[in-house]
Amino acid sequence: MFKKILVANRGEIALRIQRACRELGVKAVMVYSEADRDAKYVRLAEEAVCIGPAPSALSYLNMPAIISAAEVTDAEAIHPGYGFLSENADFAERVEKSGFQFIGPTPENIRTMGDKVSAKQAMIKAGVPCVPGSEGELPDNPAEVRRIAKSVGYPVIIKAAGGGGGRGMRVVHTEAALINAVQMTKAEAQAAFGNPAVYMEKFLQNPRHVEIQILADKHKNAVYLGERDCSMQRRHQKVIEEAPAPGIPRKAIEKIGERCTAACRRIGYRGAGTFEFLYENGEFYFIEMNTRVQVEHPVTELITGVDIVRTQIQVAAGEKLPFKQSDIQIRGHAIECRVNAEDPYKFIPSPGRITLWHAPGGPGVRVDSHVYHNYFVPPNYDSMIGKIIVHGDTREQALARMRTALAETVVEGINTNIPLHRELMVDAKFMAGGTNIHYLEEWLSHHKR
Ligand code: MV4
Repeated sequence: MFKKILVANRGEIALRIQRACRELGVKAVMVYSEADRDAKYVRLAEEAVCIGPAPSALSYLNMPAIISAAEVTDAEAIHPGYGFLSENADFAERVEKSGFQFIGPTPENIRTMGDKVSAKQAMIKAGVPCVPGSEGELPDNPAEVRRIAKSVGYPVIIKAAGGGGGRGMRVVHTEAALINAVQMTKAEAQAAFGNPAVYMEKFLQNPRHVEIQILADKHKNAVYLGERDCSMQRRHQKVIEEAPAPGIPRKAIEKIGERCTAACRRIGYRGAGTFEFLYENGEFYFIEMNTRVQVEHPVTELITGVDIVRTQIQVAAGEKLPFKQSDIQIRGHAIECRVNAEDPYKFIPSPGRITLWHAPGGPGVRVDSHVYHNYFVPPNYDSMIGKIIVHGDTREQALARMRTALAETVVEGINTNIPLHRELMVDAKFMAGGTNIHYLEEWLSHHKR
């Protein structure tokens, strides 16, 4: 095991990784920007290094500053968390070339999955079901593009190879609109990602977003930890996640989970990873793979009892996965509410000083947050200030525990989206389970405040 790890992130995930290190008896070096001097994990740290001013580009995205911090503190490995440099293959490569272990997959695996065309090709080869569409990048010849769209069937969606997470996509309903849409998407992709390559898929109208969590070691062992339903989202930002996904038969999850672990073994994947699927009419369609720990990993930790962050560190150190697939049992139901510093209905960010912070507690309640009484939420970063996660024997019990937890939570001094969560937890359609990716935006359009 490593003696010392550098945590190259901020906020609740920095604290989460620090906690895993402490439990493993590994020293954690925390890095922080000038805006994060007062962060809880900096105060708790044995060692902390300022890596630059508040803007992310000058601190949390500053590769030389982060690698230098690892050098001066004698860290052996770097955990990138999520966001920032976590899925940057060049960073992973520079970390390893500088003699540190990157806590995550190989640069090659990150690169393959970062290019959505090569990711999809790898999945097709590995037997993971994908959305029907173009075989790889769309050709330049308009007649060819029209032929592909006709065989896929309208509506189709044009996606940038360099995109992902909802960036660089365009839905096309008719042949008349096709070629112009492809040209526009290519131009935007070139400007945004420096890569004009686009591909085409059948556009699924009412899917759910269901993802499979996997963990793999350097010895070709891979295990899936069930699924998460992340359909409750607004503008590609997840708001509520839960596990298991309501109404999906366990057998169907086992089948797709086995495809995912087979794919991991085939490509020599290591670390934590998430296969994102659209789920419609009882079928799974792969869309993207995330090569990092995700915000919503706690719901999986609660239903499986597996510590995902701890295991990420163990497998990065070369250890074998400490469990086999048959050891993984799904127990109960977990729900996560992301707590954002924002207006709950207008979504305007609301940074500033938290003058009162009362976190909930009680049976089956977990709070992952770096904030505290009198903490100042800096305006420079994502508005998420923490997560409330609950576990119960059934989905109904988890919902009841979340209602109780949200009722106990008090945050003053800034606005948060907790009032929105309180309403959603008593919404009849959400309570019934299985709402699709459009549900929250439709709900919001009828619930103007
Ligand atoms: C799609 C789709 C429908 N059909 N692909 C958006 C984020 C990116 N990961 C993929 N996305 C979508 N791809 C096909 N073929 C609908 C979406 C989509 C979506 C997906 C997951 C969660 C929320 C979403 C919101 C809007 C659109």
